[in-house]
Amino acid sequence: MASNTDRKQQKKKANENDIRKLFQNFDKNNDGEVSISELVMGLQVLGNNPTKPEIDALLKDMGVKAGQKIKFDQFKKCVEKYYDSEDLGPEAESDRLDRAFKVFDKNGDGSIDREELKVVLTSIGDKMTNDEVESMFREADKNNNGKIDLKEFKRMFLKGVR
Ligand SMILES: [Ca+2]
Ligand SMILES: [Ca+2]
Ligand SMILES: [Ca+2]
Repeated sequence: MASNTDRKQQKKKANENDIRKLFQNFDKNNDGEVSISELVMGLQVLGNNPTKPEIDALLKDMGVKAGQKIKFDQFKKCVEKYYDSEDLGPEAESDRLDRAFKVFDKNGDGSIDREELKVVLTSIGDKMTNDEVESMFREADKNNNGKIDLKEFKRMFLKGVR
């Protein structure tokens, strides 16, 4: 019985710790659940740019009904399906954040301003309100200069890691 399990483990399944960190990174408001807009943003940070039908399919896959949020168990099952442990390591994550930064930085000037953050966060899923975008922006803009630079961006998304 044990040998069967061992063989499966060698496929380097994402481990529970990494998944939990990822979940915490997705869960921006720390309420213990991932909302649709948190999911969309998290996926964008992972380097994906999901369309509405893709999001709907993903939610269905996770067994999340309309209007519900994603619980850790549902999230975990889904992550295990699509990612292995290498995809979730810190190095891969840093790479992904570099790429995601470019998605947010529409005009390519090396920083994300309010408008750019708003465009991404209000473009898909259950759209974030201006207030939500604003509070996220303020939280991320540590030195308060009206822009989120790459360092601030990474700090925002790696909060659960370090
Ligand atoms: Ca949440
Ligand atoms: Ca910019
Ligand atoms: Ca700043």
